[in-house]
Amino acid sequence: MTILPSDHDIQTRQTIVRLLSSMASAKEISQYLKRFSQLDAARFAVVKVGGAVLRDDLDALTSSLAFLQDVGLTPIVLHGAGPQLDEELSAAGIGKQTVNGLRVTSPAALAVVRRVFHAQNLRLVEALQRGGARATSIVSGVFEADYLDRDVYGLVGEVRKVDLAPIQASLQAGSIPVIASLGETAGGQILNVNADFAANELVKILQPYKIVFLTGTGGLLDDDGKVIDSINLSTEYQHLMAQPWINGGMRVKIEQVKDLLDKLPPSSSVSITRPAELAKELFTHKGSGTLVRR
Ligand code: X2W
Repeated sequence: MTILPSDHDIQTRQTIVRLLSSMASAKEISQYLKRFSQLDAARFAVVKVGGAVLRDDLDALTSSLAFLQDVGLTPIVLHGAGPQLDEELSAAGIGKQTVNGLRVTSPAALAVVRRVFHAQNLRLVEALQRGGARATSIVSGVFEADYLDRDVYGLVGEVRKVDLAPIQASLQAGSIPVIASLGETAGGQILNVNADFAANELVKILQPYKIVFLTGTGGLLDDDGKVIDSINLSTEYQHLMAQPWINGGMRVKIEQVKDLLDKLPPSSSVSITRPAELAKELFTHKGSGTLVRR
């Protein structure tokens, strides 16, 4: 059965096209399109979607991803579910405890984590399908993990190995792989994996042309709450980390991006933006959100 995109989806995509043509010349857009089309499908883009984006910005996310498929590109999507987990765990009477930004996960918490990850994954896949896009739900079989430190974090995983087979199969079918950040030990124990960490492991293996983190804030914010255009870590890292206004979440994000870029070729960069500006980020010289370089 073919599910036709709704008028709303078509309108949103037309808005994206209008937005693009108002910000960049057709020549600029087609340059990028040509470059991306020449890449091996798995090398185009890894897009990490934070749970806050799934909660607050699903329509823009769906339209932006469906738009990419309309122009023949298939991004690899990996999502988190942080805010949804906070809510569902609290509803289940399980308190929140984090160490170094990671959720301490008991067996009771893991049952909720699994349920919520599955539900959020399906929610995104179904939204994409309703928007006329092909998408494949992948909730297992990608991340082989070990316990990060069982005494400290409980059932939290550190990725040891990435199996690309389910992702490749999805890409070959022209379907967007939508991956949840759950890991599994060699012995079959499911573990909770931080979605930024999982995205980083995917990126290290695939070395995609574009690495995009979609967040609720649309980029890294300065002390006035304004999105910072670009950060050059080689000259600005120390200075940035010494700023009192850099909050905990942002500190972790910058450290993780630095750790990732240190392991990639020097020309690599990471973009942090919002869903509605994904096409602008990909198809214009100016880009959108915050561009982080090494
Ligand atoms: C994360 C997984 C979800 C996540 C957690 O339990 O919150 C650990 O902390 P966001 O929305 O991308 O933050 N796992 C071990 O990372 O989601």
